[in-house]
Amino acid sequence: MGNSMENLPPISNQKPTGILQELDLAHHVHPFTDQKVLRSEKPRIIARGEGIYIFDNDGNKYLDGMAGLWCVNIGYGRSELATVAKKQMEELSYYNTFFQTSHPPAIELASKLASLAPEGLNNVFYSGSGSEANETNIRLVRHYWASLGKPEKSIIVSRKNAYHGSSMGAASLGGMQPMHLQGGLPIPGIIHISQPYWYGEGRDVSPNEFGLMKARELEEVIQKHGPEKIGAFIAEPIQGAGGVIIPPDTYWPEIERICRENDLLLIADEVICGFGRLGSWFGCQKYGIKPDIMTIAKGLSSGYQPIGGSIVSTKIADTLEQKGGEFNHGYTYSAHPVAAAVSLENLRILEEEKIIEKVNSNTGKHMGERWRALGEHQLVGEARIKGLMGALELTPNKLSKAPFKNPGQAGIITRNICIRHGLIMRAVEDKMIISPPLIIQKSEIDELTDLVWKSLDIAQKELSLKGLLVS
Ligand code: PXG
Repeated sequence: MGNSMENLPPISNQKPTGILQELDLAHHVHPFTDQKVLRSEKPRIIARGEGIYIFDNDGNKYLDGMAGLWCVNIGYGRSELATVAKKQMEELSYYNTFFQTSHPPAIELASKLASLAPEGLNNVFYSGSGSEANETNIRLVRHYWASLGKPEKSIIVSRKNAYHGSSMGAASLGGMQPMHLQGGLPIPGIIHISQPYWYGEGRDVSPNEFGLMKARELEEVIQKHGPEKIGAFIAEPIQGAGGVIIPPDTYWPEIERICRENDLLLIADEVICGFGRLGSWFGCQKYGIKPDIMTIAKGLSSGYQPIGGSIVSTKIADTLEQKGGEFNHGYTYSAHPVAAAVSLENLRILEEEKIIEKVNSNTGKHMGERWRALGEHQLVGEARIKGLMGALELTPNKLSKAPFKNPGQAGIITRNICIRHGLIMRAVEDKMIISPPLIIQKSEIDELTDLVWKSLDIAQKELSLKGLLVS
């Protein structure tokens, strides 16, 4: 390859922002975006990242409070990953793992993941994303029960407001109404129960009582349809895209009990909670539960390469092996060697730099204190956080914690103010969400939370002026 690349100009900043925006609007269809609104408001062009900061094409700096899309766990610009990617591309740029073939990065990563995952979860099926991994899970659960002579045990129970991806099966598992309304979803055989969202749906009982009530909806579904019809339950340890819905402590142990008593496979979708977000390798470890399958993606490579997968229990893997026959499923990029090698390097950094331990014992605690202090703000009804994943519930009435008369506007206004002040934060209706890179330092946490308080002050004035501070 030689050194010719080294003399090239940076990929960014080759064109003025206005030209890039025009080209983008002319040729690029964006995910989860109203293209008409985009045309009037213009896309932000992000050109560079370093640590916890990103820079737009004009050099403006933003603290990335979302770690990209909940994924850049080790932060931006780690050249070690680029070095590994280059080396792997030169050595073996692509090969598949179909037809009795494997390659070193796929093998090394699978065995590393088995060592990090909770005991009993030892076998990895690779995909290119979280959505693909959940597609695999639907097919795998049904194939598993069919292999055991129980093909009718095919229903998968999920939750309203869950997010499991955008493909047909994954969006069906998800509980996002607007997604279901487009294209005739969900697919058959998926049932949604309520989410354990105490602030929004359960404040008339104690959180622990509410957690039990919501878990027992799973039991009711099983009783209604019969355990012989239900194959699995899937959930995120903490719902991310749904608005950082942290379940009451009683919820997960009760869910696990119900799954075990009724012979359901328990799937923890660890796409966001996995790889350190909660201060443990996997979210299920924080809740003391043992899933049969874990969905992984995002933090697996810290977003440096697209990769995902399903880590399955020895019980499932052994059963499929003993029963024999092919699992007729796989992706061209299952175990892509470059993505796998980069993921291994990412895991090495997470481990050697003790990034997850620091989240657990140090920065996560500091963030917890600073975040909960934001709960004092007049515009905030609740400030909740676990590890480095938090939400603020905005309310026009701090006393009653009533929702806004026009839901969603306060969130968008506050988010836009944050961005204008150099902080990327996400609004889920009127919940303000953060999920920063795990390498964030205490002083940067102070910077982040100071920016949030300042933005809330400005938002409160703007909402009041516009007459939107009403329930
Ligand atoms: N499971 C969970 C829990 C996720 O959060 C997926 C699966 C799907 O992963 P892929 O790699 O196919 O995107 C996700 C993805 C948001 C947002 O707005 C969240 C995700 C994706 C895009 C936007 O919060 N999560």
